[in-house]
Amino acid sequence: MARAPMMAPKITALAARAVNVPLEFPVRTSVGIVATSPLVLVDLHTDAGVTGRSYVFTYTPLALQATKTLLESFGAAIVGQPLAPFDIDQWFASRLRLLGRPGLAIMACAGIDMAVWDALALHQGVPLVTLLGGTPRELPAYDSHSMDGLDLGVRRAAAAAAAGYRAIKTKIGYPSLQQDLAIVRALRAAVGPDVQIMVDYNQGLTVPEAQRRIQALREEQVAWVEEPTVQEDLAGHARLRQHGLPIQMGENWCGPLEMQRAIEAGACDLAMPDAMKIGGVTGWLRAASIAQAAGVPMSSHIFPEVSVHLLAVTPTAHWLERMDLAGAVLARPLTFADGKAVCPHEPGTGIDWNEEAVARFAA
Ligand code: SMN
Ligand code: MG
Repeated sequence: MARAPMMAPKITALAARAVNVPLEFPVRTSVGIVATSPLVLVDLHTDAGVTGRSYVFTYTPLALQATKTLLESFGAAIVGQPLAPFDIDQWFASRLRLLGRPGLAIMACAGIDMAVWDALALHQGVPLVTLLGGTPRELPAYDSHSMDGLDLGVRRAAAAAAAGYRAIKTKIGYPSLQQDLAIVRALRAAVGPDVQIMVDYNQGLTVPEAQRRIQALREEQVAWVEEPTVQEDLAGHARLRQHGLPIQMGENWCGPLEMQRAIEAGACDLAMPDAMKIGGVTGWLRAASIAQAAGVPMSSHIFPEVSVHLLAVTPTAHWLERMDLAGAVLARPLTFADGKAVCPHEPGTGIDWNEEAVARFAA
């Protein structure tokens, strides 16, 4: 007797809540400081008794309320639709064709997409990675630090190495090249020769200055140089690849097509899409295929809770970035052990709220 097809649950409501979460370590970059973590928390309710959850990170509190409003508006527009993420993505691509989907628009669509996939996995009673056809597993993670200066930088690096991380990232782009070199050398002394050190310029240099600094960094065993110049300058990034260190970028690609353009332009040796800006789970799956076709190692950018599922089904998976921007409002923050991210075995992504903290940090 064939089983009646299980109809996908339908979306009944989307609730969006804005919080501004304190950070143990402010994210100091060469182009500005992220002092607190502005997040829009998404609860996607369905008629099957499951609620999909995700969060959107807005980088600055200035964008927090606008992003919340966008999520409420987009959420209201899909009430009654089934939990079909590819259909929902196509629907938004069509409805927003004239507007376009860079920036906040794709961030809001991604917040919905990640919540839809969470709800689907919850409804099936499996972890997201299992729903995607993979297996929950531990993934190599690097501990991601900031422009912390010498004292804090060395303390954080030593603590990460002691905790078992096999790689750390530091943000540089200090006023002088000598300061960049001094911090990298101090971190190397703190972690020893077997821990990889990645550096992140956060788009802060001109191409000539980036060339000068990359050539100087060649002797420092740096694993990658991230966003050395403005991320829209694909030709500039491509030129910088010839100076002897792997160029990394991707956290600012809005959708898989921007990734495709960067790869076609030869802009980077490595790729690190952001699970939100790339378009959520749906965008990530398409990005993973682009990376596979191009033979480009693919790492994650923040969003560790979703990325630990996504990298497990990414053919060219490289590193998971450990940077905690939401743990303070999560009921069960992602766990790390011996330098690896531990994928939860519970249904869904594992994202659930600490409601007391959500209330405390409400924006
Ligand atoms: C970064 C910048 C701003 C907020 C979070 C993360 C950074 C990174 O570019 O790659 O971690
Ligand atoms: Mg970065």
